[in-house]
Amino acid sequence: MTLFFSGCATEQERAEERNQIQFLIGVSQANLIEPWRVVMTREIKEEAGKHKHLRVVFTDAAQSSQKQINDVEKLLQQGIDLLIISPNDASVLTPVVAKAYKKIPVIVLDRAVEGYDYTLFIGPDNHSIGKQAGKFVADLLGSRGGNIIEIQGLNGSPPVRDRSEGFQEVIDKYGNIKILDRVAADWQRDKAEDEMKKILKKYPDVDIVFAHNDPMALGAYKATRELGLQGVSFVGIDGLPGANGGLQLVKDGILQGTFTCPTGGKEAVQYAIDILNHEKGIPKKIILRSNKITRDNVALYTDRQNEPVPNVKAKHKIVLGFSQLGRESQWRLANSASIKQAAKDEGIELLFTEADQKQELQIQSIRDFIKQKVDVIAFAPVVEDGWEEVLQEAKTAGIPVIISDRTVNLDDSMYTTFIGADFEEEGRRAARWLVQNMQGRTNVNIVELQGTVGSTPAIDRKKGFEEILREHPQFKIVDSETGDFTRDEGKKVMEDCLRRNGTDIQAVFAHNDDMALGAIEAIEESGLKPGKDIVIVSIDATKNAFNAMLAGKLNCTVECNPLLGPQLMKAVKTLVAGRQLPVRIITSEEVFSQEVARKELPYRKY
Ligand code: GYE
Repeated sequence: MTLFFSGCATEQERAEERNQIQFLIGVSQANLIEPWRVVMTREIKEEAGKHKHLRVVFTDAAQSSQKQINDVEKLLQQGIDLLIISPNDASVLTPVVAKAYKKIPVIVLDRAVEGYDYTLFIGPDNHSIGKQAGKFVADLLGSRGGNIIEIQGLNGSPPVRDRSEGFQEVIDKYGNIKILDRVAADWQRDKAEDEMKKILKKYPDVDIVFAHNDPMALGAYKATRELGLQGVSFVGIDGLPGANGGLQLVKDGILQGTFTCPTGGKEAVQYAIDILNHEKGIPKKIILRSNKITRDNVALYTDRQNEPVPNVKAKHKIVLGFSQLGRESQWRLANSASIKQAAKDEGIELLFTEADQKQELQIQSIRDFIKQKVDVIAFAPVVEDGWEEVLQEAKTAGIPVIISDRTVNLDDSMYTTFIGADFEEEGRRAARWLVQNMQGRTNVNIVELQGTVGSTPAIDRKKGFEEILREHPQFKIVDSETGDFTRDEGKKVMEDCLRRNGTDIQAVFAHNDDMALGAIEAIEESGLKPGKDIVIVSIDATKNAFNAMLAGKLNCTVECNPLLGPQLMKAVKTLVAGRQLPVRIITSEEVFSQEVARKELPYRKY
């Protein structure tokens, strides 16, 4: 049953009702005037309705951030077990979300708050939606090019910023396409109609209108109709079902196309139950996939939406082909063990290959899996580039591909989902720890031990680390070389750096623990004290790193979770059952320093 927080029930009635239920979830909604949010709320209700002992209480902030803060406070007083919040204004709501997160699990829907003080974020990739829309508009205009009017949602809101940036990024590549102007219409159809009428007087020669949601695209359409303008095309976002929903507008030829933007309501309830039941492998972020809808696929897409969620039990034993990139580190060995164990636990037949960090061997493995007609292919790409051809072969063979751990430099239409970490954030965390713990030093020379050249963790950890360092000029990377994620190479590189820089090194940033442990050996052999003369921060959080912290030789390690097996098998089963996966599933991680090493070590699983 769902309750709107009306405040009329007596304390005693609430207590009685509370005893009958297992979980009480509070849902704080930003407003209920945007059609998209009405659908989100309905989805949450429908999904919650499937669970007898689950109660959901809703609040509506009516577009007021202050009211939403009060709503959250009230829900906490009411003793909710979990909060689902779709923030009106992400930065304004960040403090109260962090406060709630200290007490109960919190799921943030749609607009991410600042930082990581929440259990799980579920939402779309607005930048990617903007890029997809840009590509579609460019294709529609073709070689002749043309003029665009962009209708934005609420000024300054993160979805607007990200969609516009993604769109602009693509349009900038076309010299003959021009964005004549942008207007804000707060997600509202009528406001878009009014704004469009004004702007058409200024720019009657517009070819395409790109609106940040379907209702505004419809408003713009109405304006052109009223002014008797022909030949203008309209592109929207949301792709909601129902009358005046984006799907119908595409069917009626009012929109040339739209991009679905799933609300995440259903997933939020499903994950809320997993979290409240203390299920393992709860991710930190779920990024939902957006699909392009045009006249060509709207009927098929609508039918799929109306079909009951398939849950076909695979008639045969599911066969998963997994190409592992190598066995270069403790992390990698733990990752392989997690995948093998989870396949066994889930009764999935696993064809597992290792490629000694050689891309050509991985490509060969994937080709073999295609020949063997496995149900699903998954692989950890040793480097980001060079996968287009073989992934196209898998696509042509109709075999879905899951990217595990590291990413590929391709459009996300080339694979079904990515499961792994936010490597940029790991790099930021390593730098933040170093800056916080070496405060007051006037000059900190850092040696960076990079991971495999061209691999996502090496590229993104470096990017995140340098992003933070830019704010602290006294911290400088004076030497940086790849140690290929291995202990031996880490030692060799550190020896070279000590030779080149002598003792004028105050810190080491190693992209993984194995290289850090190699560096510790080199530093000791040079007569210096690792962890004291030279501060060392690394990434992975393996048991070996904890032991090095207990020995005082390593100062901090940023977690990167290798235990991706359970999530991978869950994704494989979802795929084989015919259901769509989020485009990205990002793992949840922490930072560990010497102070907590002794307490945490007994709980480390790898
Ligand atoms: O940090 C390192 C391994 O891809 C996240 O690869 C993984 C990295 C991990 O060699 O230890």
